[in-house]
Amino acid sequence: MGVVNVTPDSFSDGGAWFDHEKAIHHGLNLVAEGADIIDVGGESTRPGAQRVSREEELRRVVPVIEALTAEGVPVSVDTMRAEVAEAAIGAGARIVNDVSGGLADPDMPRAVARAGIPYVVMHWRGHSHDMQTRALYQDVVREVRDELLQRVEVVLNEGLDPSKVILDPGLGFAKNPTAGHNWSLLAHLDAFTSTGYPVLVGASRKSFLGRLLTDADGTPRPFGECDDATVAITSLVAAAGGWCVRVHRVRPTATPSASAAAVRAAGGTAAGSGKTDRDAADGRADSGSDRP
Ligand code: PMM
Repeated sequence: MGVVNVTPDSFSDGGAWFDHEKAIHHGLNLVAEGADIIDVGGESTRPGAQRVSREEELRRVVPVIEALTAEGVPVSVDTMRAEVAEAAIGAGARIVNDVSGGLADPDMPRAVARAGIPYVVMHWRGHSHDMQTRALYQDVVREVRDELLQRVEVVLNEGLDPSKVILDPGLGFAKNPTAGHNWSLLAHLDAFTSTGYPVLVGASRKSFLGRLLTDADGTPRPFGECDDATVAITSLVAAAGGWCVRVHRVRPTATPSASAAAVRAAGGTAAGSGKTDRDAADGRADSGSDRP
């Protein structure tokens, strides 16, 4: 999954793709580099970020989704708002990626159930302006898993088919980078894959990677210089049976992740190795032959 943030202020690529034409061009480039899905978002979720209005979010994402869809690109919409998800689906989005797992907008679970399309349920404890104050856990893996499954319950109760659910442990969201929460979740991905739901992981350019890679005086490495760490993490996720990795740079990630997944498949333990509804949605069911 390649990321196109149509925002002026995202942590990882703030402003680079804020212009619609640039965003569309970038999405097409990521597909050419091997992305199966393009994730289009119009609201930054960087720690401390304030929310944008619904109107502004719609203005940012809908034209980009329409243009990418017209080119045959499988698109997911990264939004916490049901109305934006519905407009994005109308514009052609095939997956809803909700970093709040339906907590930010109580109408979201019903909206995705009505649409009947794959839904990424990410672990989240609150909006960006204060999410890091909520990063308190006794057992981060168990609590994140349990809280995620509670959110899945809500969306299933609204009528979404279980085959459409995708789990995401939400690296960086209400996770304390100095307490090791992100690393623990990565080390125990089996707690999530063992649920039977496909697992998506977004480690790309997150600050916990920069904090690992400090320079001699302890300054974290800038996010743009963490892509090699992202490649390592995404390969481990693929080897651990992750279904999808969300990344800002596709070219360096695609081959290592596919190779790691092939090793896992050869061991006979590939999670989700059969075709799923999510594969059909992202174009994998026909090997991406309809992509540019
Ligand atoms: N991270 C960001 C935004 N959307 N969606 C999912 N499913 N998982 C993530 O980890 C995730 C996400 C924040 O990253 P960015 O703003 O740097 O792209």
